[in-house]
Amino acid sequence: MQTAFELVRRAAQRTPAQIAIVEVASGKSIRFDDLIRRVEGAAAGFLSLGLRPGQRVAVVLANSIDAGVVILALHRAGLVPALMNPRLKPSEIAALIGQGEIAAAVIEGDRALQDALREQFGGDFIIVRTADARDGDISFSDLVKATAPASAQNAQPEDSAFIFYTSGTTGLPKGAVIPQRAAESRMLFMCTQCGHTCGPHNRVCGLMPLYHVIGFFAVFLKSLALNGTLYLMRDFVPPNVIGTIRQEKLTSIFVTPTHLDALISAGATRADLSSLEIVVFAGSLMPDRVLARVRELISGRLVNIYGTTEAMNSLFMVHPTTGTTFVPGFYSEVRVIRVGGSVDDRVAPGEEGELIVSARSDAIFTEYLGRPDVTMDKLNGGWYRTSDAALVRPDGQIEIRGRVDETIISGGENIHPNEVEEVLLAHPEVADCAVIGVPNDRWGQMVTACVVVRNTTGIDDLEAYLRGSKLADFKRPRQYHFLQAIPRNATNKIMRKALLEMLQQR
Ligand code: 01A
Ligand code: AMP
Ligand code: MG
Repeated sequence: MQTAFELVRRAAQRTPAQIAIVEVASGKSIRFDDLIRRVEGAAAGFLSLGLRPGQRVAVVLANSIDAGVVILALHRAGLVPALMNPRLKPSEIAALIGQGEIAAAVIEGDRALQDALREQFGGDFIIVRTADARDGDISFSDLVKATAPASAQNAQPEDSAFIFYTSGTTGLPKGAVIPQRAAESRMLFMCTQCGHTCGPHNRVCGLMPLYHVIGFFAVFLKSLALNGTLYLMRDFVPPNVIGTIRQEKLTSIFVTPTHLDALISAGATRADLSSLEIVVFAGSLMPDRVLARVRELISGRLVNIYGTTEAMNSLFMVHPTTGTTFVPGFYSEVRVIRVGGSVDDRVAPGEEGELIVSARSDAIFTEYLGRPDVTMDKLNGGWYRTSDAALVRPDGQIEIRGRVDETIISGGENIHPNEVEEVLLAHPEVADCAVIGVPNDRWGQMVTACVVVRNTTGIDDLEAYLRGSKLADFKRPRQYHFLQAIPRNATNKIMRKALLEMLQQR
């Protein structure tokens, strides 16, 4: 077993002087040997704060060289980074920190977040800032100056290494605990299935956020472990991305269908993208119309990767002609079972069921942080239940057909309708509401609110209210429908399928 840090340390021994990461917006860069030095320094710095190995530390950072160093340094020190989306509102982040019994947080320059954490967790809660540190704040740039810890990393395969959040059931997002043994296979599938090879020829587009498993394992760790140079991007500005690919002759990119649709809309040409030897996409269903355009634009190897935070890659398709069909991955065994059935209750070919994936894989997560009930529900009998609807086709290929639960996937982010509905219902003028995902070429699914209002509330009012609410902006509905009543069944459950059909007929 190699840990994530070990993979990067060994790469640095092979190519110490090679540029490991370029921060595209600032132009800053860091060599492999300097990266390891900074990680060692920061690891010692984190331990000097009194943090003990095994403790969890929230990391709330957008993509940057510092973010990469922070994550690797915590991991090097035996601490467990819990990676959180900085797009979440302060109250959402505080809730995750409270739920996860987390000892410290590394944040950027967000005073509102710092204040919220101070208020909820008191003066002893350790907060490290990577930007705009003032008197009394712990500054990450000071921590890095510490001297390296003497003892080597002593990680055991089943030790917790990282926590990544994913939503799907009601309530707070769940923290999936990823063990030390998982790092290798979580990046190596990029070699076995997508065609990456080791060497400094790799010039990798680093668009995916480090706080999700694709961005961390399949982009950041893969690029470093294979001795590539990672062009790390903080914001997604399509013309800038196209320019960087062209100027730097980037050789590979891993994105969501949403990114690809936006690059197409921004006018990307075949010539702009001609250096890309490997183009991988994942995160949500690829709409056929977007795929057709992508196939015209890409001359390199095109791969659709299906995976989850919990199990990483499970299915893939090289040079796909539709967005929905796959074969099992190199590290995977899959089944389609009756929804709600046992793991042996397989459906016949052609019949829709739930996709489950074998837990006999180094890549599999160990548990949901503090949620043994949900862990038992989703991971039992040696299989992980994905909540994705699938069927086995006569030719053996697996077709993904959407979700068996109510999760909405917009731009590769999971959003549970209940979290949006709960906030909408708290508006005094909203008598009832239902939130659903409507298929959309840009977002995969577009968060759509059906609202029953008491008086004269309109979209502008609801928008302003939600912007000021505890709900992260990316979860906000992008479309509203004002209805007389929400269709509900005999047990008062929202009839989401019927609602979607109704909207699509309008
Ligand atoms: O009206 P405003 O100002 O609030 O609108 C703003 C944002 O709120 C809105 N926005 C979104 C989303 C979203 N996902 N859905 C709906 N609205 N994100 C942002 O867009 C307006 C512009 O804001 P921004 O911050 O400039 O947004 P962008 O930078 O353009 O962000 C869009 C992105 C698509 C780039 C962003 O959502 C993103 O980075 N998505 C990728 C998420 C990701 O990494 N997903 C992978 C999860 S891992 C699980 C998985 O699927 C998997 C698959 C395979 C795991 C393992 C394997 Cl092997
Ligand atoms: P998460 O729950 O955040 O781990 O995201 C994983 C979910 O994203 C899967 O269960 C699928 O619903 C969806 N997903 C990921 N990759 C693909 C893909 N290539 N095609 C269709 N859906 C995908
Ligand atoms: Mg943007």
